[in-house]
Amino acid sequence: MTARTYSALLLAALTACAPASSSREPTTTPIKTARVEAPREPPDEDGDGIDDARDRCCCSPEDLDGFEDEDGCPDRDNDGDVR
Ligand SMILES: [Ca+2]
Ligand SMILES: [Ca+2]
Ligand SMILES: [Ca+2]
Repeated sequence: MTARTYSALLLAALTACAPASSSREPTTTPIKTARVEAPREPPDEDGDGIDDARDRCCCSPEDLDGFEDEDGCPDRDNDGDVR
């Protein structure tokens, strides 16, 4: 066996071994980002629980006293006797 043949065999052996160690699949898997997110709260500027889409007075919080609480406007005078 000549030195040239020996080196050729050695090179063949090294390259034959190489794939076994370098062709492994990466163990890291992509993290799934499609998590279920909590439904977003509708905007509520004054924080009275009536979202701005329904709130006729979106900068004045409703006084949640059971009287016309759906319009989002504070009802200072529930019986309407003050002008
Ligand atoms: Ca509101
Ligand atoms: Ca009210
Ligand atoms: Ca009201």
